[in-house]
Amino acid sequence: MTMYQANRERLIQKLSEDRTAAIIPTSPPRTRNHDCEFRFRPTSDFWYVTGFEEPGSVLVLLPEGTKEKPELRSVLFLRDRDPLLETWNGRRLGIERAPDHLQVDESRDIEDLWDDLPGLLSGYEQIMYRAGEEEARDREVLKVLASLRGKARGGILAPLELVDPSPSLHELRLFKSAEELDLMRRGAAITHQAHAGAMGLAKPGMNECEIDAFIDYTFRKNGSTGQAYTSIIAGGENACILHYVENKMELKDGDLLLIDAGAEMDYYATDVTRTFPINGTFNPEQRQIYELVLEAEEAAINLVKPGVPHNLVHKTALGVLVRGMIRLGLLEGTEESVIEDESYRRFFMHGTSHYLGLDVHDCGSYTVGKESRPMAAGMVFTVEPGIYIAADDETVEERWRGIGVRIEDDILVTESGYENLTGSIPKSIEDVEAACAQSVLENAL
Ligand SMILES: [Mn+2]
Repeated sequence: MTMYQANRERLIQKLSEDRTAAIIPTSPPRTRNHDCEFRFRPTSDFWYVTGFEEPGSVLVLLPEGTKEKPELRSVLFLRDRDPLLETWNGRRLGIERAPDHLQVDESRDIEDLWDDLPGLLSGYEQIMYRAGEEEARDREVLKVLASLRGKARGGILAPLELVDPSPSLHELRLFKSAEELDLMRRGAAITHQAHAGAMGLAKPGMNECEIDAFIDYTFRKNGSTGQAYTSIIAGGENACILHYVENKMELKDGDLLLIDAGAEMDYYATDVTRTFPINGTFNPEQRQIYELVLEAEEAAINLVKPGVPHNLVHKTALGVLVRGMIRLGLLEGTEESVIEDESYRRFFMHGTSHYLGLDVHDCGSYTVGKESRPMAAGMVFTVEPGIYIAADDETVEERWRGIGVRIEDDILVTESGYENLTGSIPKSIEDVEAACAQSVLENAL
């Protein structure tokens, strides 16, 4: 059984309890400009239950059988083969080969989707469908519901409501299986090569875009599906722009380089940040900020184990950062007063952790009622504190200005504690400076 089939089996358990059918579409191709499209990337929900990469497909899941012995009927709607279009736009699996290749019960032409759906969905009380992502598709789904209601007068049960995938499918996605973790570990190994290699490659006078290209090259050469998100290659004060993705400025002697980049392995994300000196050696101010961020990151990682509320990651990292910034003279007051008045937000303005999986900011609820959700084995999340001192911040001594540091790892919660999936990527001052001194040829190419 493939992991995608196993994922479908787990979903059926949840769906059959409520007599819920599911419509799970993948996204349409997106236009980049004029008549050029972005390289296609399947929607995560769809990929999770199919492992199918073609655009223009919709999976319909129909629980049948009884509660005690649930059975799932899976119907995949997809584009049929077309020699002319395949010559222009690429190969298609086609209707005939789909059941064998994807272990679905049935395959049908995507052209028939909206005509066939009312028949397939009649008799179900709820339809799992994520509304609000594609307006045209939402309208078609509502038309199907309306037509079923029309028939309900004839004694056929019509679905009462649309339900969101978050309590069912997204809760499954939150807990990673052994196969998924294997993919995430492989993504982490490739990401290690890219970050360590970049430390050796970067030199004053190079351009951020060269590092960007090297990272992407390393990801794809090693079998990754590419970047899990647009890489951030931020030299010097660019690191203080949290989502800096222009990646086209010169790397300067004496500056740090912050790289936030992760390989995607079979569409599973890695999300890693490292910050290192472009000339290979931290100056005293950079070193002090770096060591503080590292202390915060490690303190937050060390508390990870089942049962601990997830928001303790942020609280712990924040406490370390605030105490350190007061000690360095960047902030005034006590730990309590600085956290109370939020004056730390000038230097640390983002959260410390998010779930990670098929989406870089993965699905799954962070709360239970009003409380932070307890960690549980199988969850993967990032830990990523940072300090960013704007180049024009005149409230601090000049020597601190323009320093931006973030350190980010991917943490798996295990039965007994945690596993840092990306912890071997150089991180201590000594390891980072050693990686900077190493030739990129030894490291990655
Ligand atoms: Mn992140």
